[in-house]
Amino acid sequence: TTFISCAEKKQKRVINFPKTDLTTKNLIPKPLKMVSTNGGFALDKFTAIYTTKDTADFEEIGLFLAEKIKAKTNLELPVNIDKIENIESIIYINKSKNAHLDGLEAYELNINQDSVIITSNTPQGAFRAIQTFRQLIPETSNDTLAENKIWTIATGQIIDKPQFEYRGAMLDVSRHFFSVKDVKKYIDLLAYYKYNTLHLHLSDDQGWRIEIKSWPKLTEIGGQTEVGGESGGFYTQEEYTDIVNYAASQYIMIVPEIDMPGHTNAASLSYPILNGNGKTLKPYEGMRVGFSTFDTRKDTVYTLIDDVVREIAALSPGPYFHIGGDESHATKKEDYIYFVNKVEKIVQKHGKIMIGWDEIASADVDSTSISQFWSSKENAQKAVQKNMKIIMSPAKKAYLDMKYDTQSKHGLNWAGLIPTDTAYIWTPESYEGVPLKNILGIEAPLWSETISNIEELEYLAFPRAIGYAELSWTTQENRDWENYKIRLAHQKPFLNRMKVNFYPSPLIDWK
Ligand code: TNX
Repeated sequence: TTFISCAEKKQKRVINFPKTDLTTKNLIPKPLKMVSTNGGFALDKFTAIYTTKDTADFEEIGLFLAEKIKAKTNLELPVNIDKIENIESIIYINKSKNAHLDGLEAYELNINQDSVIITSNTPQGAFRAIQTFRQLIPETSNDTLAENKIWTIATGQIIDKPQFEYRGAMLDVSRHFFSVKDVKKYIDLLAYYKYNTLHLHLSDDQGWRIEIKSWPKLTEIGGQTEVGGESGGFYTQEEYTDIVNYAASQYIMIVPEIDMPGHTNAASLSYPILNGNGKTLKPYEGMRVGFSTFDTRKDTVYTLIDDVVREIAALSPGPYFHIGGDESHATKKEDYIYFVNKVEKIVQKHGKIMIGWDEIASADVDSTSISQFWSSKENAQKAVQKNMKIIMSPAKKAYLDMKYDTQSKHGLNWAGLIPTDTAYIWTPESYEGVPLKNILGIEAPLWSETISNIEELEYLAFPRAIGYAELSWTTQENRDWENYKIRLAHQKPFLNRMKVNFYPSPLIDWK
């Protein structure tokens, strides 16, 4: 009998991998530390995923990974199964304090010959680790004709965490409206590059895009227009919640923005009592800025804002509410300051931290409020003096709506042309004299005056948004354009698989 059971025992697979080098893989953003052990892990139909089971979120992450592996390789890996007879190797997503790091999004990835161990103390960290792992799976299996296809993954260790806690993209859904489906696709792409924030610019002169139950005309009237005379649109509260939840499932928070006291033509058109510029209101479908304002001395304005912030805050689990505050050229300076001071208190009353474009630093804002730098060095200095945290979005470097070059099919050029290298080669850690300690992170805004569908969105966002992901995650000493350029070139198969209409920058030798 001993004989038989010995013979029955499955032969351990022996796979001879060519020498690998984990440190040369085309990961974006580049991790903090990588060590290569030169072996191979076989991802194949004998691989199973296991996760810590005491918290549901880790199992969810395991299922997410299985879904993405299926999409890329067609392998259907089981998650947390009991039967292990056919299993030769495992991917284990383990909730545990990792030995080398801490921080909300830190993780460790240990790739051995027959196991991949992902360690993080948080689901955020585990989710970011999964993105690294996805990027390590080769596009093709070793032998496409073999019955057992194997995707070889280089062995070694990755120890990683982000430089900045705020790594954002902004989408202007006001100048042109974008559907829930389009926003979800953008979220999928951002998540792959470890973004953790999507800021939605939900109102502007050309349209109000989120249902407010207590002030229904905001969308009934204000939601019907957009740049170029198209029909506009808006998110119902259910649709907005759908976006929030979808983003949350990829550990991305939504930052809602209602832009005021300027950029408010659509709101004032809906409720003319709000208007403060003394002019006759009409729908606006052009591209100018700076002509509209709320009447900052009217009580009704603050009643409306209180309702708007209350309703949106209740739907937004993230800590922030963005009040805009930019380019209020039709608002008197003292009125602007009075307005921002009052609105800050409303935002705080509803339990949120206020964010505003860099102009808000000219009001008496608290150090807990956040300034988003877009153009004014002087405003940035004011924010620093007030001890505020700053989100870096300098238009000259980080505006996704600037043209790449004079040939660009879409985009504006008021802040200059931003080719793919210019977008990457700058130092957010020391930009315009803002000290590193004040920097919360980076955000790449995509204004939508010149784009009206997902293909056009993708054209302006990619590949530049991939570079901002690296600028906000990877420390300065680990960044280098010549090296990044090669890793970027290898993103093409992913972008193609995701059907992303990226701009094939001639600076990149696309693979
Ligand atoms: C400036 S940046 C704006 C937006 C425009 C954008 C176009 C900022 C805070 N305001 O209203 O859409 O330029 O690039």
